[in-house]
Amino acid sequence: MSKQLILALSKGRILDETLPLLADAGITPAEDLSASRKLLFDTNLPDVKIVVIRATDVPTYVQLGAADVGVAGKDVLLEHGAEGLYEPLDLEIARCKLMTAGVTGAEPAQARRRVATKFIEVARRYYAEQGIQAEVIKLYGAMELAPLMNLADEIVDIVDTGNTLRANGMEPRELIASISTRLVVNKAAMTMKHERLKPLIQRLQEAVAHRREQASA
Ligand code: PRT
Ligand code: MG
Repeated sequence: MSKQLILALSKGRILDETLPLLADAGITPAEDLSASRKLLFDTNLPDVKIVVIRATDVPTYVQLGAADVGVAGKDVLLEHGAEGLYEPLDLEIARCKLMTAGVTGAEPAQARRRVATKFIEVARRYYAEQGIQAEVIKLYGAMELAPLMNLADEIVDIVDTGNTLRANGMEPRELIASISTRLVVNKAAMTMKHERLKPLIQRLQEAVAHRREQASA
């Protein structure tokens, strides 16, 4: 295992909030990540590289050791599973909720509930725990459309303000999990590169605490 550190960052909304935390921890990309079509970036530190990939691919990169450290939403981690990963730090950014939702005022289907979602593992587990028979239908986006089109009775999706649901005649129902962005570390790297990783995690932890204090001040 090389002594280089590879960080896998989720592109999209998490990235903008991740970079200031990394900067506080002493890591800055050598160029503007969003202005480039590149995927692999140098940083100010010669032994640290950054890859910017789809959020759903981050756990895979870290689990298989292609990246040592990753930044991903808890929703993505719950769906992917935590095998081979440590989750040492809650970065407390991109907060939202994973919820069930349905058409406003409609009674939840009692018999076999049709549930559209991109979080099929999370949904299967949740409905099984509730003792509700569910037929889980995999979608890749625009879950809000499914009940309107009578493809599903309910959806499992991320809710922040609830505006997206309301705009589509739907309402949140049950909370499945409160979500924020987490730091994940490859288990083997945590041992092999402990000397290098420990101070990084420590500095990120301090950066998160500092932000929390500022926000409550
Ligand atoms: O593009 P892709 O399909 O990969 O994902 P995306 O565009 O849904 O998400 P992306 O890459 O921008 O950010 C993904 C991560 O951000 C998620 O894994 C969450 O951990 C986190 N996050 C925080 C959110 C939201 N808030 C959020 N509001 N991810 C998505 N949303 C979407 C949600 O899917 C829904 O369409 O925003 C809508 C709901 O927002 P409200 O405010 O209308 O309720
Ligand atoms: Mg997106």
